[in-house]
Amino acid sequence: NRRSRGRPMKQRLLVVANRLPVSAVRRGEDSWYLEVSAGGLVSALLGVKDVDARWIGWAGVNVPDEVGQRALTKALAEKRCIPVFLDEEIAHQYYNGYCNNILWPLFHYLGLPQEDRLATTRSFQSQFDSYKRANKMFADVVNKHYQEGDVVWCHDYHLMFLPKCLKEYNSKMKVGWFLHTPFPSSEIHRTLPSRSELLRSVLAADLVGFHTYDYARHFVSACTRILGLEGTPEGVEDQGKLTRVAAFPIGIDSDRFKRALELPAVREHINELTHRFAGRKVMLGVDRLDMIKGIPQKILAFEKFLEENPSWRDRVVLLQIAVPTRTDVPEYQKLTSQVHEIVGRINGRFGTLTAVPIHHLDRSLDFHALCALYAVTDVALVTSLRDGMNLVSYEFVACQGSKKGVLILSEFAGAAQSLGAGALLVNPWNITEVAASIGYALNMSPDEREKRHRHNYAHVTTHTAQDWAETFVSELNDTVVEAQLRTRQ
Ligand code: ADQ
Repeated sequence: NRRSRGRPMKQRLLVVANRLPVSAVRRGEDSWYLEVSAGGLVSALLGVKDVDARWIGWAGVNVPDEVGQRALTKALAEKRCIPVFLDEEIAHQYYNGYCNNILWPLFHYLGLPQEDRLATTRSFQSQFDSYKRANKMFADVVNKHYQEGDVVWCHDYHLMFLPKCLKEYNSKMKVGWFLHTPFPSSEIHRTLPSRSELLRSVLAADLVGFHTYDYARHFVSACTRILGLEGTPEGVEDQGKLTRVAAFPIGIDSDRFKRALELPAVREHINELTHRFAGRKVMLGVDRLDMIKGIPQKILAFEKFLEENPSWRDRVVLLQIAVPTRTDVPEYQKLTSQVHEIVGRINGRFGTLTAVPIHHLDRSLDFHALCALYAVTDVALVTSLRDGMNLVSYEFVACQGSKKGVLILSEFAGAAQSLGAGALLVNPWNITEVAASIGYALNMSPDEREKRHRHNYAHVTTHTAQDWAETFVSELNDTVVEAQLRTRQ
């Protein structure tokens, strides 16, 4: 019964993701400080009509004692969040190990880690066991809070084992799974030792979603070639059971950016930045400091541009804002030093006593500062080596209402499929091509800029995060109804 006293009752949506959209800091034995992160997923789900969303996920902290767990659970309940508690060793093996050391690089075409490829099948296996155990712990919490009629939406590569665990608890549960990263070619996926088990677990879901049609196609190919199942235009079929597979390109909450640009504090910040960089064109990179984002390649391309175009050396500046992530992983530490070294060399080579060509910041910016930066940018440079979608490119476009800046975008980001007609698409590995695109973008006529921007702006403001979430949830409901009708026939 979806109606109560004449008012439509909202359908409950359980959103299950590795991390809750909240950071928790312990203040005392039974007291916690919580900070809600206003990320894209949160605002996307707040906008979904007739849905009452709750979050289930890991709070990102180790809480070994019961008093602490009870207090945190209570505090999180006020934010509509339900925690999953993972012990430190499992969390390490599952999150740092299997998720970030194995699945993340593999799904971005960086291959499996060398040591696992050589001999340590034991360590690979133990990481996979922890991954499954962690997924099972998520399933236990979902199952405990599940009520008939709820929709369960599992997110990302951290939780590929979850759909199977949930369906084992209750085959009637409506389960959707969405991948935020690319799904690689089946030839890449087949190198993974646990390739079949993971595919079968995901197939337990009713609906499986990806950012692009290509990722969906790769997934279906992996199921046909590795599992020998049948791919249909609808998805994948296994002994009469259809798992629907489709593309649901994510978007952003573009109104949130538009509103921010009207705020006096943001306007003031825009004026300061305009004054600070007067006489120079501003180029911008905003990324998590991750190998998939192609930051060294971007900076080397900028160096090549300066090398070949001396007249631009004191007329352009590159602002690269890179939030450090996974700082305890040696590869990421190496990447940070590599980026610092290249930036230092280029600034030494082309800088003057009063100006440097690259400003590199190793930190996160708050939302308003980010909006101001996007607004003053003439050329945004997104050079991901692979990227599920890349929301930075969308955010830049949303903040370019008056400036109509140019977006240089990697053809290996999912966003290339939606913003390709307005952006200058590049192969980030081809530094000569990226350098030439920088020159083209800086010299682009106002007419061409306007035309390209109009295309992208129309897309970003009409394909929002809210539409994405709403489409996925309604498609999941429809898929389940259709499956019920089919089994009755
Ligand atoms: P990410 O890899 O994190 O997301 P992206 O889509 O670009 O990549 O989103 C990054 C978010 O972090 C943006 O909202 C951006 O504003 C913010 N951000 C990045 N650097 C920042 C900085 N220095 N300061 C402040 N904010 C910063 C994963 C996938 C993507 C996919 C998304 C959503 O890897 O491909 O697009 O999920 O599905």
